[in-house]
Amino acid sequence: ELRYPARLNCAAALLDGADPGRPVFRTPSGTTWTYGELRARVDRLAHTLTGTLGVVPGNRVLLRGPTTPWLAACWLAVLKAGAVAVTVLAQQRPHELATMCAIARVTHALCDARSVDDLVKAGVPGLRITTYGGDAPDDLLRLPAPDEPYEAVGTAADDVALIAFTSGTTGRPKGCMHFHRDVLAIADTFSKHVVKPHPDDVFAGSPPLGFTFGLGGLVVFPMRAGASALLLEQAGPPQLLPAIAEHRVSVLFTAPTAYRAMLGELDGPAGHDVSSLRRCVSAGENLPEATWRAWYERTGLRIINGIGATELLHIFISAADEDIRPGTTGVPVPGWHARVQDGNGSPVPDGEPGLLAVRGPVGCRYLADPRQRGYVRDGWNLTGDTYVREPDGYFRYVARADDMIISAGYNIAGPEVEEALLRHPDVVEAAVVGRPDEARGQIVVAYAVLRTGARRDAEALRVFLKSELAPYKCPREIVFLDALPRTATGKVQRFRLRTGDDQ
Ligand code: 3SK
Repeated sequence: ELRYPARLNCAAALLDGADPGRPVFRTPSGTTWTYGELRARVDRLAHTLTGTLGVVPGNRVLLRGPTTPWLAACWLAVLKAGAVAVTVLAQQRPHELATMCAIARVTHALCDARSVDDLVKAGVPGLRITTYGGDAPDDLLRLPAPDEPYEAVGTAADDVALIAFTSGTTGRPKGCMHFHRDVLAIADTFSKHVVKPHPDDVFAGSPPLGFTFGLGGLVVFPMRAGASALLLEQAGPPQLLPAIAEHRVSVLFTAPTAYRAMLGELDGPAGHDVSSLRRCVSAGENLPEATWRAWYERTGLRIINGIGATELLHIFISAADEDIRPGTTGVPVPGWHARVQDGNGSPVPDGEPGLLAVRGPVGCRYLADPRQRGYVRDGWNLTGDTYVREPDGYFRYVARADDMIISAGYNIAGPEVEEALLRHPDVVEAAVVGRPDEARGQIVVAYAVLRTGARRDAEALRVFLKSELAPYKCPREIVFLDALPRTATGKVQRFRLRTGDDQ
């Protein structure tokens, strides 16, 4: 069981746990910050926040910018000063920013000078915006502040440390409140027992810090282990592969599509050395078994597949090392419990699909949102995923609960059809949805992105699928796209495909 002191400031705990001379953040341009340098910069920022900017404990401070050491330092400074970090994504547009500021009652914003325009356009009444990294004299990093240690505000372990927004696929964004102890709990459960980092590890990855997948994988987990992270502003497969080789990255956090895209590049003319990698984590979406196997065959590395949620901060089902079983997500991470239940909350037998319910050290706490009642029932968090628990205790993903297709009385899991499409050598991405149909209720429609240069031959793909799937699961329609529509955190927006809004 996890035990934390009643008074806990997680930023102070992360900053004080490591040798000050060890590296913490690196950038591709060759900058390296040590833990000692980071602590000094965080302390200076915390003085500026509470001095010149007038931030008081409990104030909500919006953070926005590309993934840089300064963004991480601002996040730590906000928490160290007892305020609440509201980290948003660079892709979020003015009206979305305005909504989030209103929901979270944000009073201050620290914004990378390059990302400030949309925040200004959001026109949030009373919001005090301070930029960093620019050349204006009132830039956060130039404001006067004492160069002396800042004593962390003595927050309670269950004071709110951060509010993370989940855009969902539709509807008004929901702000999820997480406590200081939750931040350490994700490191002391998933990272400690599954990633098992050591101080020499170099973490890197693609999720931004405004997505808790990235916040954990690139800031909290490396710092809790006294390790370092390479922070990349551009972190698509074309940037990730050379960065892994150059900086000897050992722990990688990215999404299934990036693993697939990197596979395409690994054997390309440039060639890439990924021999430094020892852990590869995949989350954000279900990892197709075909991608797991292809990565393993090419690199010898067993991808750690995980399911996480903004509501629960990070990953709660996964598996480590030899316990990893391709095609499944794994077992509840130590400290977490999971079960599969029906719509009334009764457990369903092993082997049968039902709704995933989890509970553990972190729980869903929506900020002033009645949807809380739908997410948490009888102490269990309902993630909205359909899963099967195998008789040996492994959890196998079936679909998002609202992505199940019912066609002519058959229940069809879109991801199973997607897996079949991805077994075709020309298909690099696939999404399968149900489209309303008078005769059948729904028909199966497949969207596919092909590798560059491949011919868009729907008939050939249909013949291939017939050899892979029962006839009732085969798509009635196949649509080729240049790219799938995705949320800012990289999740496929199937609702847009269902309504034909695929651009
Ligand atoms: O939303 C997700 O898929 C996720 C995955 C891993 C860690 C955190 C999150 C929010």
